[in-house]
Amino acid sequence: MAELQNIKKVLVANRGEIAVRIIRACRELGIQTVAVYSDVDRESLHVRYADEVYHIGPPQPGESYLRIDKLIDVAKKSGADAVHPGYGFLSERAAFAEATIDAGLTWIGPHPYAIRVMGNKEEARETVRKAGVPVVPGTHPGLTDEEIIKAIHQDIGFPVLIKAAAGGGGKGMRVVRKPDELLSSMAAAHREALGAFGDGTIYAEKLVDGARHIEFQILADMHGNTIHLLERECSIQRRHQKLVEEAPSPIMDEDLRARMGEMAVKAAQSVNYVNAGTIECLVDKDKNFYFLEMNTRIQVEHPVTELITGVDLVKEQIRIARGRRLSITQEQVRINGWAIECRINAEDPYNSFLPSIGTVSTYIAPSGAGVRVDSGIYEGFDVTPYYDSMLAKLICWGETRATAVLRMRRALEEYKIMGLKTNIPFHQNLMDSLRYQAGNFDTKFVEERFQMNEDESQLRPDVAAIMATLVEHQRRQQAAQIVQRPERDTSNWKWVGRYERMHR
Ligand code: MV4
Repeated sequence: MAELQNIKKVLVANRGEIAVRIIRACRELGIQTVAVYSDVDRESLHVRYADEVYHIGPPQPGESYLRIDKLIDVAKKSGADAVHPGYGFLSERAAFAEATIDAGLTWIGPHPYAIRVMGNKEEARETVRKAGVPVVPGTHPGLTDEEIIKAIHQDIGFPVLIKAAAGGGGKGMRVVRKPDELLSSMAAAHREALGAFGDGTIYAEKLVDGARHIEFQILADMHGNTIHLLERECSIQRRHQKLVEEAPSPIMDEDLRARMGEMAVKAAQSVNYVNAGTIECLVDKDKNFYFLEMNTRIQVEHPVTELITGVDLVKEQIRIARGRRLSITQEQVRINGWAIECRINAEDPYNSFLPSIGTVSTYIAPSGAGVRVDSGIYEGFDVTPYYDSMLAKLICWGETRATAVLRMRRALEEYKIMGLKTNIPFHQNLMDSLRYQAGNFDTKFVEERFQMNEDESQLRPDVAAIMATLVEHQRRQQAAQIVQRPERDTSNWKWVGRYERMHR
């Protein structure tokens, strides 16, 4: 069906740690790489690691990393035969995917159609709903304001969440708790959406309170194979910025995983999805789950999935774009241990997470068993205010969740970044919090129930000892969770009490 595409040279249309990540995958596959850089990225790591580099303009993304014309130009000039967009920037712009394909190049990502449908949150919701995927009760697309109001009063009820169709990531959302606030909130949401996205379309959903954010990693090839690579727990966030992700989720059980995994595959198939993608869900206290949106790109937090499944997601993306089959089947997907990722940001956690800039005067990265650092910086690197404040990702693997937390504490302690403020103290406080250790948190945890300890000498020295006692218990618990479910019979009763040792 699909013709095999020759990929010998990839244009990496991004910067920072994800550009480095993509270059590394290409290097291991024997593929040449082309990096692009703005004025302030001349000495960035992705520029040092690439085979060829091209300057694309001033630091402002609108004049460099977001310029489709310049990027396609570089691709042609360099003789690249494929484009990898990374995350952020142009990664979810259907027009960039189209321009790439029109230039005769291979797009390492989903078809522009899938990007477009999933990019409109209202259309995405309707498309997956028709495929039998559970969505939060809400309005149908194409309603007038009057019809939306009527639907809220008659069918949805309060509290509702007004969302922007063109939004995503929480932009343009408004909670409405009382009927008398509805009109003004809708008007405000409409204005905000129009200003931010150039599209004022809004819709309404029932507010799901105190939920967790759990997402499923999807891979699909051009031969009709669509699989999921388990879930990631992403509830530790602040103002819609994720701070810590882990895989698997502490609340997952085998039955919920099977049902959500099946749902995620269905959602991807509803747009004939090909390549890597993520299905974002809300999971409430009763473990009801709802599709929220699909991210049609590789995500920041992809390494936690890589560490527990052993699948290199970026290599898999390239393999798929080449027209080859997925390297694994659903049945071959296994969980091995637990992985946690801390996003290391140039932000001051003691001062409302205010962005920090400056030259990295000392840089000592953690290493050792079970530690992975995906970084875009080095000693002497200048952190400028032009881009995202994420400098690096610290990802720790452990046989059990407790082992991973203990390893993360150790690695955070080893991590020395000087010359600017980072959120490392936040992560240290979080890893030492009993709520985090117990896996007992939702998306409101950081903003509403988490307190930074102002005195770093107060970091709990007893935590390691307490947590270490959890390790053996969790080992059994986790092993019990990953016993293969019997075909068809979805009840778990006959497996209760049986342990299957997965690791050693
Ligand atoms: C919701 C919700 C509650 N109820 N929808 C935030 C970003 C966008 N992906 C959708 N979001 C939410 N949609 C309903 N009907 C709560 C959120 C939400 C959230 C979701 C995921 C991760 C963090 C979040 C933080 C606040 C709100």
